[in-house]
Amino acid sequence: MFCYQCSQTAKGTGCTVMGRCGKKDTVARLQDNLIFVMKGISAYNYHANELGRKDESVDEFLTKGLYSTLTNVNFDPEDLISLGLKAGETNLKVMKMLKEAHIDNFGEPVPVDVKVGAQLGPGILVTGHDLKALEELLKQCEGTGVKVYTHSEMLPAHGYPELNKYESLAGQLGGSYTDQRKIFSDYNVSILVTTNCIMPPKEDYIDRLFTMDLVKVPEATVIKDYNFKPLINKAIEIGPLKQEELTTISTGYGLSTILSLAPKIKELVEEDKIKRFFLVGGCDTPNPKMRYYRDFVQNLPEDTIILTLACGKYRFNDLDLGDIEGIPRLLDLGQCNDAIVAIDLALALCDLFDCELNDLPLTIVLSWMEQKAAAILWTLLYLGKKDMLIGPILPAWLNNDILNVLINNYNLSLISDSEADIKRIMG
Ligand code: SF4
Ligand code: SF3
Repeated sequence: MFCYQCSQTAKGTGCTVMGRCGKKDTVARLQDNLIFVMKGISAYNYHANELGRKDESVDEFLTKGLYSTLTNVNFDPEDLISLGLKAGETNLKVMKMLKEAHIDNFGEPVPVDVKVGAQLGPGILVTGHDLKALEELLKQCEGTGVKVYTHSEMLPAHGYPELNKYESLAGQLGGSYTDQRKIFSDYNVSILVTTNCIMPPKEDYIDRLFTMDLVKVPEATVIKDYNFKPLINKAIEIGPLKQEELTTISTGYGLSTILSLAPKIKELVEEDKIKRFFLVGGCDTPNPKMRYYRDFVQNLPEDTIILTLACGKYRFNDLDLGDIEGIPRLLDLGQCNDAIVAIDLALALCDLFDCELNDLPLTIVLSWMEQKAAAILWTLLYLGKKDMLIGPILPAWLNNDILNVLINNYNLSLISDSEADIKRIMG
């Protein structure tokens, strides 16, 4: 444990074995867990608020959850697990609220093939999760000749009809946030970072790097009040990119699209032509162990369907996995917050097959890096989802006591060897 939040802290530097206040290791770690999950909820809540959506119960929970971590308030590990689950429930509400706001503003996503690579003309590269910012930028780019490219978690924007309609939305450059220092250097365009994940910028692009809202790095220009003129002018000043050979990548599988395939999916499951669904997604991280996700997806049997979301998908979304009688085997549901689409879909499949969540032939493999993924994990635990795998490493704030609860109640496990995991899951 590590806690230095009050004046009693050991040796004036930090309680690391046990709190002077009486707080024990497991309680300290569960409080940290709660804080991390609340950070994730806050990110989604913030974006929903930006689109005019608010839910008082969410704000109440965040206040209560934070208060529970104050010195000398809550020493009860069981209650802190309950608060973790309540946080998962709250995150479910927040993701739902954000998804509704996205659909109301931009339409429900439909599958699209997005052009990958540079096209002739000046360009802007937009990364992060903020679709409202992208919409405002696209509006302001119309008629300027500037092409707007998405990066990382902005790729799913192409699936939203009210964003896709803008001619200036040209395509995609690069993959997950982890390649940004290379991609931002390689492509001479102006760059807009709307949310996490920004990495410490390299000097060679700092003068064409713009951030907005809460995202800040020293020396980058901050966009205010959605006035993207400086960003657009910079793109024009830099001049055109050269045309590259283009490839395509698909995204935009909204709930309605997939549910329209439900009768066919049911038939294929009953005929044993689809044996299992996998939700493989979450954050990317530079950890070499992330290689697992590509191996895992590549090695899955051909009678499986893979749903994916968030920036971890770039580990495998270039693979051509084909289809099962017209149903694509790899379906990109969107950003990390689109975990709500996966959840709604799973619940719809439960109705379709008249079974409980844990009886569905569905395995969740969650890659995690930042705290929104922690929030999604606790949402899935709140829903009672068992047998999930997470990786590339276990959260460092777990200890054996907490891990035992997660293993005993939810059979949560760490990813190991992809082939061994597949063999175990497929039976
Ligand atoms: Fe130490 Fe407890 Fe104060 Fe934290 S709250 S610094 S554990 S005495
Ligand atoms: Fe990615 Fe940062 Fe988390 Fe939205 S952009 S999933 S890591």
